[in-house]
Amino acid sequence: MRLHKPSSLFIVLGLLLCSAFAHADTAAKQPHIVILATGGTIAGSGADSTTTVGYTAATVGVQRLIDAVPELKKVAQVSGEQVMQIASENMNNAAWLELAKRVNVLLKRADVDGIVITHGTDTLEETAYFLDLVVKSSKPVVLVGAMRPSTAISADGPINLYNAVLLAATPEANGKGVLVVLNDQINAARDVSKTNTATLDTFKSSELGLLGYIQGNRAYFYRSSTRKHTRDTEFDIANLSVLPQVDIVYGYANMNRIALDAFVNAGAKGIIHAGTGDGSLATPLKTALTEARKKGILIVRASRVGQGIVARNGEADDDQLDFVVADTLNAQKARILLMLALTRTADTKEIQRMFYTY
Ligand code: DAS
Repeated sequence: MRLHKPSSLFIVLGLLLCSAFAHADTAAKQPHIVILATGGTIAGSGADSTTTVGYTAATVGVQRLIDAVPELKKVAQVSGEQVMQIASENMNNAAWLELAKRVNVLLKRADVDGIVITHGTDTLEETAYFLDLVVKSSKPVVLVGAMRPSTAISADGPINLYNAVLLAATPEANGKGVLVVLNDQINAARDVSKTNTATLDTFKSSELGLLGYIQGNRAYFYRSSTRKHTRDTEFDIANLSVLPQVDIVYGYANMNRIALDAFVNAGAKGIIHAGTGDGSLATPLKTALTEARKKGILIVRASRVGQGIVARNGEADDDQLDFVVADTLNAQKARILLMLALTRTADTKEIQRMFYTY
């Protein structure tokens, strides 16, 4: 029986099939990371390549963000969802609840190994901390943004997105809480803040420090948070459609009670006082906050300073006034924790425990 020399067509088909199986096998082995897009500069576009401020945020869709970084395929099998398309100064409680519920549904799926959330930088630290307190999983959740629009020279979005997906696909990122990646640095949701209006290295955890770096296609961790988060949280938003109104009053020289009274009259259930120094209370504010507390409004003493502990019974007699102190949380993050605390209790001793726990 003469064996026919296989035609070149069969050889090519055979090679293609082998390559397809190899690719399928690789894809099957790679973690599946879902990218949830919310808008921001990372999805922004500017008039020309030198426009790094004064551009339009939230214009580029999630698939275009993914297609702009073909290298993502080297580290993960990626799928995308456009959850919203907003500049993050417009982020709000309803959007947080929608996003958090979607995250928890996706992370329950066995075929989802992690989530990356593309987000504007203005409120990125707040969304990250909110998720840190309500995500019910140990799988990685990584928030990422950019300080330059996708159209700018040396745009930072593509490398930040690549680093975020790489981190979400890294087993060591499991159980670390919600993470924030920009500028090759890994920060914890609880401690990170935007510290510069425009520079690429704006996200810092200052005195409490970053968790690690992304370098040479690898994530390196050197620390982890000592506070509870994600899988250990006591907060549950699954059945919540609204969050209690909590507002922030900023302290400064020549302070008055006008803003506080307006928030109280508008029905606030909690007030964060971002005081001078160690959460100091100017006399008019101490009077007004005491009156508000007597109406059942929860009062948290925070600081405008940005670093350090607001100590209980330091600048005010918190025991006597029945106030809570924010520990090292800045005012915008204290607001988030107080909102969630008020979904469970109005007891100040219990709420103070939560501020020392998360
Ligand atoms: N407006 C800013 C925001 O969406 C742009 C950005 O820095 O992402 O947060």
